[in-house]
Amino acid sequence: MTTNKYVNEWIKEMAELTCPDKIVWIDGSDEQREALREEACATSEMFKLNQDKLPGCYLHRTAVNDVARVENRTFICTETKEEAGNINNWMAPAEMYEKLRKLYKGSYKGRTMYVIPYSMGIPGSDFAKIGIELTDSIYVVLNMLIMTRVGTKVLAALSDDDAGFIKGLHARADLDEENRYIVHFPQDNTIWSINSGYGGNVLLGKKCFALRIASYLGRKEGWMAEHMLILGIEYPDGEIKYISAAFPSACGKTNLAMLIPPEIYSKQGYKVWCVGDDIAWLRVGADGRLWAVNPENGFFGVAPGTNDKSNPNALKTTMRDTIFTNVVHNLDDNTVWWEGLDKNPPANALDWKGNKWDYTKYDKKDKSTCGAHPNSRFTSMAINCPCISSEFNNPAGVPISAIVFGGRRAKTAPLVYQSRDWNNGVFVGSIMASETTAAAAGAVGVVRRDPMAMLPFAGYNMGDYFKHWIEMGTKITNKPLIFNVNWFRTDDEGNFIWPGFGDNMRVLLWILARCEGKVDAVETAIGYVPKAEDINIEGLDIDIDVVKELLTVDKAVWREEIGGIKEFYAKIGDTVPTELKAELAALEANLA
Ligand code: GTP
Ligand code: SPV
Ligand code: MN
Repeated sequence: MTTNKYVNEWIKEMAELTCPDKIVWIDGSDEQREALREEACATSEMFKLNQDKLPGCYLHRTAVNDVARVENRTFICTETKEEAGNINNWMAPAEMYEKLRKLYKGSYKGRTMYVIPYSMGIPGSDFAKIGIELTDSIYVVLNMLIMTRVGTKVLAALSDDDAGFIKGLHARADLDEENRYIVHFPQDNTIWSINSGYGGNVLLGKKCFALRIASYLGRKEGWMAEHMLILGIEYPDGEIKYISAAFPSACGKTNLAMLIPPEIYSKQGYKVWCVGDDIAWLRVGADGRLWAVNPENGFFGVAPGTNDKSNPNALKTTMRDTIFTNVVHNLDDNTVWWEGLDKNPPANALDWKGNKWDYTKYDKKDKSTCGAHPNSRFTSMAINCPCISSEFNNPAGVPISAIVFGGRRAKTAPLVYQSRDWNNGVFVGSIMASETTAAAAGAVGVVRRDPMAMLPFAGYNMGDYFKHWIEMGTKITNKPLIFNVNWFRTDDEGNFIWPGFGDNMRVLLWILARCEGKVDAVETAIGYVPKAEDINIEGLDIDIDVVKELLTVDKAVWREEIGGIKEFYAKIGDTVPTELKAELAALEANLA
């Protein structure tokens, strides 16, 4: 398929290790995809859904012990431990290679090695980077065909003397949790993933390449890879402003990226366009602004909670050419269902494990009664999204006016605040904390530090990553302003106070008005918050006092944060930039 000898030698070496029965190149053609779909259905790896209601759609169930990313089994194997830092799991590359070689040895016996040449970003563009994933899973192939740009056009963009492609090796092996490893060798452009068949662990173009390896490369080459959505807000006069936003996993990126403006705005002609929902690659343009592309080609979105009110655009996107993973299978009409889709759970159905599901036993408080897994997902093509941006395929990307950080905080963080300047904004990102979600294995609802939503995704030392942010600020002459939002403040009964979803547009418009210098703000100990009357609540059933409450900065609560921040910085160690230590000292003084 290619005359690039580096590719061919590497594949030969990996085939000698894994011993596949045969090797199949993925060319990106419809015929090949169709044949693979049929093969997967023949072995029950996938189920073909009702093609009248859901054309091109399939269902897949993972192993029950394999439903989310595994952060404690994810490693960054740089030559020295210092390069990976204290936050990442680390092992010396030679030791890790040796350990994993034993697991990969013969693991493809009786199976096929699929070779997936793919591009993150538009093949051949300045932003794009090429990867090749080797896998023994048709599910992975079919997902990669949606999530990335795959096939002969990618190989055409790889010149014969280019050894810089990212080498990914995935094996399902026995799906043994004890021997599950998601391992990155940034200095070798290599990713090895074994004993999982789940999303972020195995679609190696996504978290492994486009975040962990790419963040490492970005630091070396002077750009950034971030866990960010990108959206455009179109004003009634046709002008479009772009925002990128980093929220931790399952904290609302997909929802914000596709939001439908409240009626008060849509009737004036405001529109929102989605450029990306999970990952942004950002570079400084010739004009000194920060430009962003979405390197992905599809969405691997959270299913539960997606409905025609919360995210109608996502729902429409999933109506064709979609792979559903770990959702409920409605046997009456061969469609799918998940908690929060509608109020009509199917009576004749299988749960995400494939067992008969009795919806009458469903208890909101007991996740084990759910029909769909809380981290069940849809894999859909970006171009099927009704609000996909016309710039989605623009190789130059879009210019970013504002960067927004955010997370799930029941109390501390106000609805929105603006940082004082770039370095203060980097500080705001660095102290992000959020309640954990089902997107990763482990406890849910526990507050943890998740700087820039990159805790599980930074491919090198977190302190050096902060430093890179600070250095990028010196190169961007026309800087985006940096904000923090929190849609998740709760009342004493634990209910969300802010309506969220489409109504988040109200906050985004304040943010953009700040970028334009068109609206005032109130200075607090942590930064600038809006005047309550500047958040438009027309058409909402909350009053201005609720907005005031959402915007309060409780100094006592924030003083308690300081301890946690210091502890986290201490854990990162002496790579934390002096600029951020100074910001922390200033915050502490402001709160005194
Ligand atoms: P990853 O794909 O894991 O990176 O997640 P994501 O950040 O794209 O999360 P997503 O948009 O899929 O949201 C996850 C969950 O948050 C869903 O259950 C949503 O219903 C919920 N959610 C999203 N936006 C809001 C909001 O504005 N308010 C509230 N209360 N919930 C929200
Ligand atoms: C996340 O967990 O942030 C995701 C899903 O976007 S996964 O691709 O599984 O990592
Ligand atoms: Mn994500």
